[in-house]
Amino acid sequence: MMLAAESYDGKDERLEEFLTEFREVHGAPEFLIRVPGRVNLIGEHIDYCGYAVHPMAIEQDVLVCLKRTESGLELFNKNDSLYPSFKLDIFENLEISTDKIQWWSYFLCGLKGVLEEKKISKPAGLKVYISGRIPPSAGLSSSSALVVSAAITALSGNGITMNKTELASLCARAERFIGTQGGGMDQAIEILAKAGQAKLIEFNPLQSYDVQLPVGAVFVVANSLQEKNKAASNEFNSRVVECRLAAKILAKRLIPTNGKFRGLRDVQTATNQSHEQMLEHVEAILDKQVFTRADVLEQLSITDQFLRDEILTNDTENMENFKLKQRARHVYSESARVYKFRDICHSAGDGALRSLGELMNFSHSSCRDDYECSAPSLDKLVEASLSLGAYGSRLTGAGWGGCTVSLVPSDSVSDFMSGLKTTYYKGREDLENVVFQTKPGAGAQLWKL
Ligand code: ADP
Ligand code: NG1
Repeated sequence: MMLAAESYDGKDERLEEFLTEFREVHGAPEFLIRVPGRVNLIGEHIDYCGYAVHPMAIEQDVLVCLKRTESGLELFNKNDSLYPSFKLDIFENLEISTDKIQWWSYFLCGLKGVLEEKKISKPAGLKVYISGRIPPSAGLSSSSALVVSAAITALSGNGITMNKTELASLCARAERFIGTQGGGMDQAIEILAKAGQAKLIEFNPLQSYDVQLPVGAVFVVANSLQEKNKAASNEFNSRVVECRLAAKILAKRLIPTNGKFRGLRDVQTATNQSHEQMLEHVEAILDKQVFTRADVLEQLSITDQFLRDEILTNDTENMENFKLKQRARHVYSESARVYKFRDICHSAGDGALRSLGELMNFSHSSCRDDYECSAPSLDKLVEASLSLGAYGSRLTGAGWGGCTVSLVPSDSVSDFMSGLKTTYYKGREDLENVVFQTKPGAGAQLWKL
């Protein structure tokens, strides 16, 4: 389906206010774009291994409006004390530094992705105004919303349309200009989401399936208030490379002609084994608590140079220890949980909510113990949520801080939220965008003004 521009009816007060702010300073805008954040219900850190995930779009979003100019690029942010304005006189051959990442680096990723893909050598000049209300660095994908909104800015500003699935894959590739080797979950759900539906999203090729959540499934997002900017440390990429190494060692042992297997899913597909069988192979083959760099070189019969050049990333090139068993165990078990979660939603039988909650709890323990992407604050929030009656609770997004998502009985949502306010958030005011109930929202929208 193409990302088509809708006609704008001017009835939404918030959108009108935003456009008025632009008009007062820069004159009439030509396009308006809205891109939501997302919450991942289950399936953490497995998209970059090729496995399906289960997110939904949320209400919090990024708004962008723009007009075309003679040349150059000007970015203005509503929150200009935190996100100062940015200007480029020459808006071609965009370079994105991975050393000094700024808020506008993400916007440039989306622009560069489209300009390169569509081979636009003389882009239209653009004046762009941006306002975001997705809590940043909280696992709700504010950065991807910025990348996606920038890609749609580049498309609309240059008079190009694109298929939504193609755009989602392009945005996933484009966000990697920032240096983190993420999967494609965030960009896909932020573009493809449909109001009222969660999605099962599969990769290679990218496909998404609507999933109706069972009646009474209420999800509450709670921010641990510990920010985690994943591009500012190498924790994210270190997990990516541990998964690559685990896949290569498993492939070497399980597939005689082991060719170019990059992901843990590739190995499962090539061996045609169940998730349970893959978990048995993990225990038998990846049989050390920690693999040293020397162990990895020996297992794969490769040189250190090859490891550095072909497998590690710039920010992980000096890693000495790799927890391959634990990471692969998380990935295979989490992937199995994603499909169970989807099946329970489809059958929506008695006890469905309790079973979904159990899967979420197992997911959290696996993230905490095997993937080590939780944080004390998140564990505390999960415990508080469970003791307040949630069916299940888990970290969502990359982790190491950020938000939890909890499945809460529909008749006790307000007690649950006030319980968190008096326990975890004791004494804090203004929790409106910190703890909130959420339902599946719509994906990216574009209006021609
Ligand atoms: P997330 O999980 O939210 O994607 P990241 O740490 O990957 O977290 O990205 C957060 C970064 O995205 C911020 O540091 C900032 O650079 C950028 N960002 C998020 N929201 C906005 C906004 N409203 N305006 C400008 N930049 C934003
Ligand atoms: P967030 O929560 O937006 O940092 C990141 C990756 C996802 C996925 C999750 C973990 C990016 C842009 N996003 O999401 O692809 O791997 O972590 O499940 O890298």
